[in-house]
Parts: sequence; structure tokens; C-alpha cells
Amino acid sequence: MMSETQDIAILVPGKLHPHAVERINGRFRLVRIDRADPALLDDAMKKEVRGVASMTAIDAGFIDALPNLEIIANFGVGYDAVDAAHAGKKDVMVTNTPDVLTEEVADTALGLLLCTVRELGRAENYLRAGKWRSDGPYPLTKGSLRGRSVGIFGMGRIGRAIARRIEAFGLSVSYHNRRQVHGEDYTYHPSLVSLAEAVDTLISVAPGGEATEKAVNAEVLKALGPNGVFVNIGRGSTVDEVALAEALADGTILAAGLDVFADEPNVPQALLACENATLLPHVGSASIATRQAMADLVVDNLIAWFEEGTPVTPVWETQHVQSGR
Ligand code: 8YV
Repeated sequence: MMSETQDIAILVPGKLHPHAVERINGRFRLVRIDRADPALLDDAMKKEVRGVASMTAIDAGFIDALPNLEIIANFGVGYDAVDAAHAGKKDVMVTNTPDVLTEEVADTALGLLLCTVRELGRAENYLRAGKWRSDGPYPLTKGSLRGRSVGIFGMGRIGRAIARRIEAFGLSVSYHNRRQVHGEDYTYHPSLVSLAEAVDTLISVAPGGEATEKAVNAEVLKALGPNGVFVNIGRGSTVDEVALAEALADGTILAAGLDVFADEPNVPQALLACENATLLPHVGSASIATRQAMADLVVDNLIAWFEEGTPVTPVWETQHVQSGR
């Protein structure tokens, strides 16, 4: 028996995880365009598309160009690239992919922290370059994880998973968040500067968007101090990258570990030039298993919306949106 959803047109603009594409194709009518650009929509698409599944930016103009759009299923827990506030106003549901990537991203954050503080990537390069044999042991690292106090910027699901790991490493945890998180004993700082003053290691898990734009700035980095380590596993837009490169170059802070950048995949030359920066190509959630689970959640949200009228993981900006079924 053909499911009722088979006639529903789901638009995938640009690239999407192949497992999500395959499941959408099996369950719905898949429509593809190269990118989320209203100019690429023909009249039939404008009339028929009821769902979008994507990992690309979806702006207000694109939402407005699809008058029968009901749901945008975003691949990724971060949905700063989707204009969810506008979607909410237009009664369009937005979903993301929380939970299924929490532990993976937290693991990566700890790996990145260790690599940054103990220079593990550089030490491996040293071995591979034959320098262990020619020059002797790798130089002792200035940095150590021992005795550090860690501040977490963004105490959501991933922030808490990182905090649990930091505690297991025997280190203290405090945090800054839009608001205090109840049920957590970690010390809360109402401002990012006061958190940076209190700790020597700052891990940013903050979401992107206007409220956090360049929040990690020269003042915050100065407050972190000369033994300071900054790790970013959230969004590159939350950092003033020019100020960060300067702080790394002139010793304002000791080191940084970055998985995310403001203009991916472009990494500023000034950061590439910093030997005390450990740079990763946005791999926080990038294991086969976790990306598969994220792809499944994208499609599960679409199915739940069209079959039951309630998605699995709506974002808060569109919690109020009701299905018209
Ligand atoms: C995504 C991420 O895989 O979930 C997020 O917010 O940053 C990653 O885990 C990425 O956004 C997809 O490109």
C-alpha cells in the first residue's frame, strides 16, 4: 500500500546527507534544486512544496517564496542559518537534530581541548617528520590540563555533556548562559567577561545568531589571560576572529582549539599562521554513526509532522505552530 505521504513534495536545496535523501525519496516526493534561491523555484514547486529538508541557509525570502510550506527540517542542532523567527511568524514549523549528537560533540570538544593544551597534533607531526629520531624528544609543553578551571559558554545539552567530562578529568566547571540553568551546581556568571576573568580555559558551545555575534572578543580574551586556552565547538560567528588571531600571536592567551569558523570552509590566514592554534574542519559531530542518526531525525521529523501533526524536535521559535491537518 502506498503511504499517503507519497504525494507530498519535499524540497532539498543543495547538498544533504545521502541517507536522509534516500529516506525522503522513499516516503515523499523528492524535489531537488542546487541551492536555496527563490530564482530556482518553478511555478509547480512554489505551489506544491510543503516541506524543506536542508543543511543550508534558509532565509525569509526563500520561506516567502513557498506559500504552502509547512515545515523546514534542519540537518544539525544549530539552526542559526534558518530564519526560524520569520518561519514562526509565517506558521512554518522548524525542526533541528538535538540529542543524537550530544555525546559525540562533547567527546570531540574534550579531544580538541587535550590536543590544544598538550600539542598532540604538533607532536604527531614531529614524529612523522622524523624529528624524534633526528632531534630527540618533542619539547615539553607549556600547557597542561592539570589545575585548570574551565568555563563553559552555552550550558545547553552539549555544554552539560562537556561539563560532566570536565568534572571526570578532575577540573572545576563554571558557566555563562543567557540565563541560569536550574538543577546544575556549577557556578553561574551573568556575563562572559566575568566568566573569563574567573577561569583560564573557556569552551564555547554557544549557538550562532545576533545575540552571540562576536561575543568572544578582545576584552574576553584579555580576561582569560596569558595562561588562557579558548576552545570553540559551537559556531564561528560567536568569535571576533581578528581579535583571537591577535591574542594568539601576541601572547594575550596561550592557545586556542577551533572546530568552527565564521566563514566556513574559509579559515582566516591570520589563524592559519598561529602555531598555538589547533584547527579542525568542523568535525564535531562528523562520525558515520552520528551523522546517520542526524539524517534519520531530519526524516523522522518530516514523517511525524505529516502523519501525526507534531514533529519530534521542534525549535522553540516555532513551538506554537500547529499543523493544519
Ligand atoms: C552539523 C553542527 O553536522 O549540528 C550542528 O549544529 O554544527 C554539525 O553537527 C553541521 O551543521 C552540518 O553541516
